[in-house]
Amino acid sequence: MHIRVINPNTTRAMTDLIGRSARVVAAPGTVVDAVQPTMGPASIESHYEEALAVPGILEQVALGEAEGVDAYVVACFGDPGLDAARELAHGPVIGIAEAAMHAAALVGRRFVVVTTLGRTVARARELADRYGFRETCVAVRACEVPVLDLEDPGALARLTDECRSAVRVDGADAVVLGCAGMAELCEGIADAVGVPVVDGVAAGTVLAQSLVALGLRPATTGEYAAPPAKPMAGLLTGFEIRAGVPVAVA
Ligand code: 5HY
Repeated sequence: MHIRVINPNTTRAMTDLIGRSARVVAAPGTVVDAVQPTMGPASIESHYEEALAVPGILEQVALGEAEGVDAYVVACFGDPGLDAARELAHGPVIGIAEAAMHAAALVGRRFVVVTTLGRTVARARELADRYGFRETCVAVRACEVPVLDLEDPGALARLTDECRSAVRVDGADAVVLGCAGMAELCEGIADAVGVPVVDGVAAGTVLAQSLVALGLRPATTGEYAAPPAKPMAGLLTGFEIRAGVPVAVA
């Protein structure tokens, strides 16, 4: 089985971290490759950056389709481009927010998402509501550490403190880490706060692997049917669809 984990931002160190975390939980015989777009923002912390990350994500999915990739993980907590990617991919496409929230809801009754900057809190709340966790996700918190500063001295302490508050103040019995860049901090934080802490990169990888093992893939009719053929202008001409595939990789 071949799983492609896509870091939607263009920071190589984060792509490498994401790949390491996914490989920890990959089953024997599962090949995991971690990729990033050839274009796009260094990190994603705003709607603008999230929108600009989507073409690069779709490019990596289209390339994966040509290489026979069995499933994809979109490793950014905003789950950018998830529905569009499902229109292109023959195999499952899992967002780390969706995967982490489902995992948290299977081990707790009241989970809290702890994300990076306060401006991304509403997006996490919106995803929790869309995914059916309006009641189970009792709060979304921000540690106010930028995505690319998560390995700085003091960042782990700030994140851990916010996770502790989720338990002590919000009554969380599970915590979801709201950034792919937190993946390698998960185990230490779980030891510190005493409740299950979920990393979406690992959860997404296991879920993608499980869906392939179940023979499940995106529906090819209705909303996830292949996009229609249609002219594309300007910088996006390579994304023009012919026979369900962007021409740039056809
Ligand atoms: C992520 N941004 O997982 C999100 C986290 C966030 O570049 N990778 C990013 O703050 O939304």
